[in-house]
Amino acid sequence: MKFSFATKKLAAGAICMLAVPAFSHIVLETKTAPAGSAYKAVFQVGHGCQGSATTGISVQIPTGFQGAKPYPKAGWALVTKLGKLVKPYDIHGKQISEDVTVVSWTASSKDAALQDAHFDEFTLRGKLPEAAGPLWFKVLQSCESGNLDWSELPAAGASSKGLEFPAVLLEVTGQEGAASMDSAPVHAPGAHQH
Ligand SMILES: [Cu+2]
Repeated sequence: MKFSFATKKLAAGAICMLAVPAFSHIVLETKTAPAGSAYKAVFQVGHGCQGSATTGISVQIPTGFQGAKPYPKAGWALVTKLGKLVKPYDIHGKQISEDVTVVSWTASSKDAALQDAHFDEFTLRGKLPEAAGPLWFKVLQSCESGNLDWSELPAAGASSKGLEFPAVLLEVTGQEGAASMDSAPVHAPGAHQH
């Protein structure tokens, strides 16, 4: 069965190469990172809502992602929302019981909106949890007309392939950090429905 294994790997690689930004959903530039590390999350927005320009990106910070700090963007108003933590954590001996739970960028003017034909990135950083596993960021993309709610999660252990509006996946790896592209959401051009 060596042959079929190699074929599968090759096919997966080809799909990954096809998943260029112009055809992508909202995805992270870096899709895997080691547990417990400082991580720079670059959310890449490849298209608007059915052709309508993007006017807002709102990211829900997943549990375990500590101290989210967004990068300001010229022309976009930045708002962070704090929430009480279910599990407080310590930083430099100080207990943190409240943390950033939502980060939103909103275009300050019509000119600042991200046209469907253009591409842009929204960035924040923070510290990853100590446990390996998938970390899902739910993202609400607002547009001049309508919005897209990137919040679908696959069943435990299943891939997000086939979901129409998958949440944004970061694969947090163990210390050995073997990255797998098989689990990354891919989005073939032919499958594009929105
Ligand atoms: Cu898409």
